[in-house]
Amino acid sequence: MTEVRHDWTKEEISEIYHTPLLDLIYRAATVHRENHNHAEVQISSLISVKTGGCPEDCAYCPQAARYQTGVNVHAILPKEEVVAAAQKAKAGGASRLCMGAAWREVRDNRDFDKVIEMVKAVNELDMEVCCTLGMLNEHQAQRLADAGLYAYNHNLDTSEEDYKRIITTRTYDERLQTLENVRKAKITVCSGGIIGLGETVEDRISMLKTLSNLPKHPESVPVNALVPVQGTPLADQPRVSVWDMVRMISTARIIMPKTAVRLSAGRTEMSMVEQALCFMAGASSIFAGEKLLTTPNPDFDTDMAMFELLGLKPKAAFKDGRPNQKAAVQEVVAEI
Ligand code: SAM
Ligand code: DTB
Ligand code: SF4
Repeated sequence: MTEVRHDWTKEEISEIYHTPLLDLIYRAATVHRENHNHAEVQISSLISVKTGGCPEDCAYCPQAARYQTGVNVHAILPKEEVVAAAQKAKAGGASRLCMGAAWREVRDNRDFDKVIEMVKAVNELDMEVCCTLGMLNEHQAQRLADAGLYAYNHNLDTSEEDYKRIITTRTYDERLQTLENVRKAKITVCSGGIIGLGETVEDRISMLKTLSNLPKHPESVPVNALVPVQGTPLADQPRVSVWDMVRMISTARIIMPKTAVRLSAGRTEMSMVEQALCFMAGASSIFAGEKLLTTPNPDFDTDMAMFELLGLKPKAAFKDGRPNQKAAVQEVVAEI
């Protein structure tokens, strides 16, 4: 079995990233097959439970109040609407529902109480529940864990060095602190980034180093291609090359062998052949359903047709155990 390392250096990661492409894919595919059932892909569906009007200045984001993006701003959704979306996602093959809110951070108010109720309700459908709500303190993470939250998504987005170019309204350290708070509450961690922001290859490598040097690797690492949105400062960024996606996915797969590497935003711009290369390179999860948070995404039927063609199948919910159980199992394994 592959060794799980937390001491990757930038030099080592860079060497992997720059491996001749076919050798890189071959190595990543080998690591993938040693550590995962390569025929299974975990499917998450996204729902934006509170859209737009966000006080942050993330340069890529259509939901920041300061950019005129024409996004359909709305207050927190009723629980019934979220449950209906979860049922639809489950019927479409999704094992996980991820609820996003355009918040800088969670506040201890009525809206958070509503999210807690949503988490409980979706959990009762026997689906894994994920939230992405911005920064979180230990107590808030514990409340979400107690409600049955499976995963928390909080992306690093880019490297520590590049971060200030993309976001000025919060720090990299705050991002890392939230990830620590999520870990303490025994919720699984989903954290990755975006390529195509105008970052350098060194920035990508630096971000991968930060992720792979965390005390425990994130259970899920989303690799997003920027979806350029009119009105945001990054609206005119050129489209990310599929080769860069493949290099990012392969490198993440090799240095974090047990992690689910998520082929995330940007799939509407990718052909089936391009996506197949990403699965070959070790991508083991996707977001499905016609919308990401505010931008389009392939619908369930299109993805099922792709799965059929490629011989892939959706992964069942809770196949890796429930988070708290999982922690208990891992402790026993560590003792042996
Ligand atoms: N407000 C919360 C936060 O920022 O943590 C949660 C929602 S936020 C929209 C979740 C993630 O979506 C961001 O961290 C970013 O990685 C990704 N994202 C947002 N806009 C994007 C875009 N235009 N293209 C690709 N990824 C994007
Ligand atoms: C992640 O890494 N990508 C998803 C999810 N986590 C929350 C979000 C992508 C958002 C793309 C832009 C939009 O639809 O608003
Ligand atoms: Fe707000 Fe999150 Fe968008 Fe940043 S990424 S502007 S925090 S919704």
